[in-house]
Amino acid sequence: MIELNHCNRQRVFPLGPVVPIVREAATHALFSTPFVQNLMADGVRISVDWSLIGPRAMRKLNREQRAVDLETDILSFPAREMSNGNPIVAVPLWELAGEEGAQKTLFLGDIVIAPAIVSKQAESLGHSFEHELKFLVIHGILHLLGYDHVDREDEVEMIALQKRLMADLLEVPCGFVALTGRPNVGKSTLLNELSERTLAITSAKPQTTRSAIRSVLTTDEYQIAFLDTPGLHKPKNVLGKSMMKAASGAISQADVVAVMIDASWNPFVGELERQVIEQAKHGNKPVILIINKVDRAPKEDILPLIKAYDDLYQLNAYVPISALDGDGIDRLIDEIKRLLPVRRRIFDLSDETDQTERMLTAELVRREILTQTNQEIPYGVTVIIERFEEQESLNDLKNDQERLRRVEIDAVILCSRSSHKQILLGKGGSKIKSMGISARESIEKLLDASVYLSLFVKVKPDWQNRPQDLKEAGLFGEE
Ligand SMILES: Nc1nc2c(ncn2[C@@H]2O[C@H](COP(=O)(O)OP(=O)(O)OP(=O)(O)O)[C@@H](O)[C@H]2O)c(=O)[nH]1
Ligand SMILES: [Mg+2]
Repeated sequence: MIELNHCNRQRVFPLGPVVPIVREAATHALFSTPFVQNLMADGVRISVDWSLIGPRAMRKLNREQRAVDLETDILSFPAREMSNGNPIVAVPLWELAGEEGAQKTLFLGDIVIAPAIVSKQAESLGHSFEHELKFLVIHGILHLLGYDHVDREDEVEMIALQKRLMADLLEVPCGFVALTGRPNVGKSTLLNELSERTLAITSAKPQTTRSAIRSVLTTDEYQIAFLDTPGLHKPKNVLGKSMMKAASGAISQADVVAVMIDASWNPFVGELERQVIEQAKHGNKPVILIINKVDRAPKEDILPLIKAYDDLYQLNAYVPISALDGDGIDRLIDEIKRLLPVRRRIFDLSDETDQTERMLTAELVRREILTQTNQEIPYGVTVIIERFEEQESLNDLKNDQERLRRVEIDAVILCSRSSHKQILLGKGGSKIKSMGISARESIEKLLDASVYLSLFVKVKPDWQNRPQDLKEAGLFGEE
């Protein structure tokens, strides 16, 4: 339990509205440190006193306690010697014990706030009193926990933590955006452009993406979780059905649905696009039409396309882009921001994707198969990583030690026919060798490691229709 005791020693600002703001910011900042979390898990109560005072009293306090004869917004008086969230000396158990039978309590210190100064500051910075107060309370609590900004390194750590804690408490446009559309329109190219890295493999062949892939963009202003999805098509096997289920699931999960079409198409709303738009409208979700590949279509062809959709559905936004060149992306983000709900961030700053290194590795191998084989081969193939073992060694460059990461990977390429196996192996094993070399190069870049990659081709007739095989390949939609 966190106990916050307050005392009001000024009359200008009513205490009532201040209490919940201080409580929320202080609790959040306190609870962010493992030290406090562990004590609370052990049943220890964490206690902080806070008070409100007027500007003149604050100046006096600042002069007396810190020899600074100036008004200030907040002052912290730590009760313990702490450094970056941890006590410098372990807290002795006897110190926590209260009266017989009372809950153990750890008092961390006092914070003193001058609301009149907080208000003046908020106005000059152009944000609300609540925003400024939350920010200062987080700052004050971090001081009680031993964070400081005296030396540069500590300052960087404190500011980063303070920023993250503040971001957790702010409401911004935030939510899921499903990227849907037929195969090959450029959904994954857009996802990669937005993420500034390859999270989804792309190729000139349709049905490249087989499951939903998440990429979260977090900035001070917004948080958008993009969901790339498999291209819309009429499924012919269980794999296809599972792909369409992933697309439909992403649309259900989305706050905004983006339907992507190709700028070179005829001005006509296709059946698959209608289905998606109707699913979205049925769920009251805003829809954006993204007209991609404008780099290779005449400008005058774009308006009739937009008109075809607008006549039928009056969508929420129409955004021509080139995912390949990055054109139109800023406008796309602006439209998404406008349409997303405003709420607290859903994902941590570090939570950028649901794709693991292992999954990305399998996809990079599959990309080589898509690039280096033709016709039906890529569609009859999946890649399963059977072994992914990491080793770290130290390379002693004349005492300038460098850490080397090495990853050993065994991947199985599952194909449905023995004739496909022959093509995948190539004459004298030449094809598999060439695919292995290219895949290893891209995996090394991805993992920033030296990679040993072994590829093994296995025939398993009709794996695309076997739920167990699909599950092993990570392709059976989450139930
Ligand atoms: N000229 C041009 N080509 C693009 C653009 N965006 C994507 N492409 C190309 O279109 C092809 C398909 O791109 P992908 O991103 O794999 O398409 P997708 O919609 O994810 O396809 P599926 O995963 O099969 O549903 C690739 O060859 C891309 O390079 C673009 O803006 N301009
Ligand atoms: Mg794709």
